[in-house]
Amino acid sequence: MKDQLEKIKNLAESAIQDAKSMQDLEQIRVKYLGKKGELTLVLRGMKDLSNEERPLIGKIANEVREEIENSLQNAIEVVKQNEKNIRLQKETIDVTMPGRKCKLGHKHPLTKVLDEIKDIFIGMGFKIAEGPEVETVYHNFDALNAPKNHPSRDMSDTFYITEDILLRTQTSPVQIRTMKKQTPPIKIISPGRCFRFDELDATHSPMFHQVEGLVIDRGITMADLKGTLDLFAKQLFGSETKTKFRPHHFPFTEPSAEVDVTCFKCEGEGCKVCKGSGWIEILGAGMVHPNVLKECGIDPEEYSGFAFGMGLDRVTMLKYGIEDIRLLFENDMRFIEQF
Ligand code: 2U9
Repeated sequence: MKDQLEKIKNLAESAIQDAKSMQDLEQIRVKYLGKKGELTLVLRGMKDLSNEERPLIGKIANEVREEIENSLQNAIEVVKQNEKNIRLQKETIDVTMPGRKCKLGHKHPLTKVLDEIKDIFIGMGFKIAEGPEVETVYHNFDALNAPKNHPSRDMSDTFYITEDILLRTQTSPVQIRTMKKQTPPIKIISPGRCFRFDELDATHSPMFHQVEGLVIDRGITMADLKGTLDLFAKQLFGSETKTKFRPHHFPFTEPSAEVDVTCFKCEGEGCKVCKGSGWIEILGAGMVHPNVLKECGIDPEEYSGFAFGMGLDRVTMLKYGIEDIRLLFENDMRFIEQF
């Protein structure tokens, strides 16, 4: 039996030496040390040994088991290290290779101009206010002093969702909401998407963008309105820009005005951009109507304010000489990357 054990040990050792993978080693472990393994079978035969022989053979058998286990453990370490080396070699990264180029996005021209406009007004102490694009008829028309028969309320001009709910036609409802929840002083601009039932052509789009502004405090006058918009125009179009206020009518402001700026292309000489007049209309504005203040819980005897509005798409098209509004909404990178 001692010879048998010696033989098992030698066979196992040489098998372990030849093993190349973890799988080989596992097979060897099962073959020699497993439940039905060769060493186990020999140990089972120990019951037939004499009382003198049993401890002696038992000791040798344990030594053989320990030796095989040790050899297996060492071989496992070696195979593991080899496999790791092979993997590391395979996964070697050449850090000197040029990387794959990641295509960067580009700011949309509307975003660029809006960022500029925001910066100018933030510089004058305005805050940015936002609100829902799906609005109530109350916030979009009623609270803005729009007469019940005003043409802009018509089904043919406005996208109605129900009789009382619509897609906002201007960002003014954001101002209404702000006035209702905040006590003056209020100094905000509200940029955002607006919707009108317009046929899409080079100058009209059923979805467009507005930036409106609102200032409410004690003692606000038309002089504040003129000073603010004049400074704004000079910062956006250049320090030589002049402004001109022409009387106009809006239901939500009284008095109201349309505001022109001297053409930034020809500086007032007359060219294609300003259609020969030297002036470009960019804004509507006025003193907030007392009815609008009252509707929002602000006392018109104590407070006054001014408001203005401009089309962001129009300003962007003028600034960059874009002749078709549809180009702004096609998301063609070849167009967007030009600005
Ligand atoms: C409140 C009170 C008054 C906002 C104003 C205009 C004049 C205006 C147009 C410019 C080009 C719309 O996009 S456009 O067609 N806007 O002329 N908007 S005053 O007046 C307000 C707003 C909110 C509570």
